[in-house]
Amino acid sequence: MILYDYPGGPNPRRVRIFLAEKGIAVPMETVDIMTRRNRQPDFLEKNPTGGIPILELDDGTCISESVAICRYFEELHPEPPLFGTGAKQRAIVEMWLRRVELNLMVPIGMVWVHGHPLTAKLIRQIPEAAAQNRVRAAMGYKLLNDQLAENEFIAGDAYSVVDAVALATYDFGAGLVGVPPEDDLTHLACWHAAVSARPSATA
Ligand SMILES: N[C@@H](CCC(=O)N[C@@H](CS)C(=O)NCC(=O)O)C(=O)O
Repeated sequence: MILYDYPGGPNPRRVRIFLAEKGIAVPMETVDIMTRRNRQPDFLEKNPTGGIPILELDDGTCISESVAICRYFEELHPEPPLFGTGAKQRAIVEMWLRRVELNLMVPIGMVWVHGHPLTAKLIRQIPEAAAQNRVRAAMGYKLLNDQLAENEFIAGDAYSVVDAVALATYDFGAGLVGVPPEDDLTHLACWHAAVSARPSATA
């Protein structure tokens, strides 16, 4: 098995944080997305949508989508459970995964592609799309802040895959993309400090 990784990207980082929380070591190979290595025919065969990470199994099966890769490892190594236990908690984890993806990662990604000089060569940027998605990202951060007012972690009392996904998203947004949360989102700030202090955050 091999995990195709890119150290600077938020989606591969989700998987690395998840694996670190599980204590699982997986052989990794860096694929340089800046040189478009991931868009060469051999990689498009592994993942037609072109994104990294990709997990290639020994039988040649390729699993892409960061959360799908995490789910695969959850099945193989159920402890500690990071996708929730029991019908209710599993559904809550899934709900927050979707909320983080749709309300935070998507708008941050749109600001990245429509508003950042590093992506200007890749598409025809629409500055209004970047501006509109800054507002959506601010709403996404607020959604998490409100949830964290009552909960230690995003999906409740226990650390879950949602925290790994949200941490990678937050750091990408607040860092490279330049879309940090508002200073008054104090619950989000406390959560960020706590999850960043976990050893997995350095993965
Ligand atoms: N939804 C996918 C997104 C994968 C993705 O877009 N990865 C980025 C790196 S963070 C990438 O490979 N970008 C370069 C490209 O798409 O060419 C996932 O969760 O894995």
